[in-house]
Amino acid sequence: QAFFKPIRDTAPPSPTKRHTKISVIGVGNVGMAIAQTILTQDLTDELALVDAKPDKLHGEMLDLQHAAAFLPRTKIVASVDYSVTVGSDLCIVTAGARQNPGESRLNLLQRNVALLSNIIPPLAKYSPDTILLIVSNPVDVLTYVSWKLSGLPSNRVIGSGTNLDSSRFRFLIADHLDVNAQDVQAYIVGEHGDSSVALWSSISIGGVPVLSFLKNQQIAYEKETLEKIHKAVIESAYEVISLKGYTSWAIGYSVANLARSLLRDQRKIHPVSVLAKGFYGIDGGDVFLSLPTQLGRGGVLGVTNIHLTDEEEQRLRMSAKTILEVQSQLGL
Ligand code: 6V0
Repeated sequence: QAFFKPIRDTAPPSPTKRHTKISVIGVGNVGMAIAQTILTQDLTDELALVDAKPDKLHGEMLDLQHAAAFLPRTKIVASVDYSVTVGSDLCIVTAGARQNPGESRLNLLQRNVALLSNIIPPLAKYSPDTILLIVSNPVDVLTYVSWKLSGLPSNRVIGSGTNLDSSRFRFLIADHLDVNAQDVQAYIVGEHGDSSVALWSSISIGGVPVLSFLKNQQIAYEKETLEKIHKAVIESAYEVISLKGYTSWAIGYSVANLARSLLRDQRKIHPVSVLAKGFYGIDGGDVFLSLPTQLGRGGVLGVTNIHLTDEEEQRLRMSAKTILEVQSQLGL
């Protein structure tokens, strides 16, 4: 017997909005921060979780399900078997191995590549129309590897890249000038890591280009101050990790923000890791790094043609070279 008595003479249900499904692979600190932000922001109808540790996975699923009375209605499923991800619109990969004491970064990378070779092919098999969003580090190289392993077109393989770095950058500039970070347009591009590039020449606040404004007002600004802010961005992940052991909240919000732009076809511009060959004079091989990219339901819609100074362009090419060097060591 049905719980509700049907209302008389109701019209058949109208074809409602399409069911959306997001899968999150890896339910560690980062995966769970992403999952909970996605749930609180009502970004999906179904959330599938996958991890290699069945007990931890089951526990995390139950813990989220128990919040149902306080959340928008979302079906939450979990399994160590990838069939649970079938029909996903977006698959977010946060699974990662941790660095062992004394282990080289290259060795860690090789272990993460091996891990992805068990994750990406089943994701692509169960959801051939999915957009893949890679978060695991080193994110640029692993996004390239995921693209290769998935066989998906490059417009549907994206790395979270410097979206988070740019948000840290906007926060620090806003803090420095005492304005709202949402009014600050500023991008960090290139590698999500030490060779990232701050695009000072294109920073604007409320539409006012910052450097030329300061120049016109004859307000002196030290290049060193700018470098210091960029350095603080690069060091901020290390700082948070040294204090609390991992980073989670900012990456959670940052990835949920990308999920919204992608699934809700927001056509917003985000600095994310995309196949960069051919843009801004980047050549020398297939390399993924962050560029200001327009995101929508189809994935990557285009790369914005921002004016870069010669120095910025030079640094961006160096960043590409750094990533390509690491890639070449993998022998893929
Ligand atoms: P964590 O808390 O150790 O979680 C990793 C999870 O992955 C664990 O639950 C593991 O059980 C799981 N896992 C391991 N192997 C597999 C596998 N083969 N299949 C399925 N699951 C598996 O790490 P944390 O959540 O802190 O970080 C995850 C990754 O995100 C790391 O690579 C970080 O470096 C990276 N980050 C990337 C950021 C970015 O801006 N791109 C930001 C923060 C962290």
